[in-house]
Amino acid sequence: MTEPCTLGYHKIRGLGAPCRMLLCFSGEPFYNKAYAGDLKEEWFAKDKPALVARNSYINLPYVIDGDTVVTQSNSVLLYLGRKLAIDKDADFFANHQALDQCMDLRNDLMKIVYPFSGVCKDKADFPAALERHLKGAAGHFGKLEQGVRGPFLCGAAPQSADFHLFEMVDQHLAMVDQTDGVDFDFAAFPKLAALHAAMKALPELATYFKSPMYTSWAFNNAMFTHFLGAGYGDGPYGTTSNELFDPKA
Ligand SMILES: N[C@@H](CCC(=O)N[C@@H](CS)C(=O)NCC(=O)O)C(=O)O
Repeated sequence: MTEPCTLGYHKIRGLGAPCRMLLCFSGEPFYNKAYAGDLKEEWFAKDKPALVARNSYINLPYVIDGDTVVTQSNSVLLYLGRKLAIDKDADFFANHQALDQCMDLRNDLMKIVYPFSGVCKDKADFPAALERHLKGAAGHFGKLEQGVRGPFLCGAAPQSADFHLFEMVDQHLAMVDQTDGVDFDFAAFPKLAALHAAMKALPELATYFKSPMYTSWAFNNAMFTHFLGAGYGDGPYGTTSNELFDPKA
């Protein structure tokens, strides 16, 4: 990319985290536009109306790359994967199916981390809801486990779906670890565990794993969620920021 692109999303991990990780992996500096407590003014009143003229689907996350605006998280990952030569044409469908499977898993997860679906209305119900969710999640993880060629989904190097998969595994590991009385046997998924470890060991991602994007941003929208992630602490949410992030710095 000649000019740094802009990745826009909430100042949380959510659907933005895999996109930010992929950009970091590429080594390309990018503007990390992160909407926060002033979402109403900065996103809904300002940026969204401006971007809808360039892409009628506009949503969070989005990527702006010169004249191109892409939204829908899996499309953002596919766009960046192709543009930054991370994805391989020969693996397009294997990678795409894994992306879709991760989204199915994530959609199930959203039913328990937010109250909106009625599946888990109260924070106090979260441990029991997580326990129930993990039974279904094991089905998703089982399919993904079989899809991993190793160490990454499509072999020796990560492609766009690996970032989505990493985030899902990482979030589930953290939720189980940080929720009293809930246990889950990740040993049943050795390839997913190896993929998770391989991703954490990538030198290209060292700055990402040290950054607040990973260490302290909430996993889900802090205003509504039953699960924030322990790193969030007292909540460094603040106002919208737009920092140029250099993964090599
Ligand atoms: N299917 C979309 C879902 C996008 C979505 O629901 N975005 C939420 C945050 S996770 C949002 O706040 N969108 C802003 C808006 O509705 O304008 C995707 O995968 O990107």
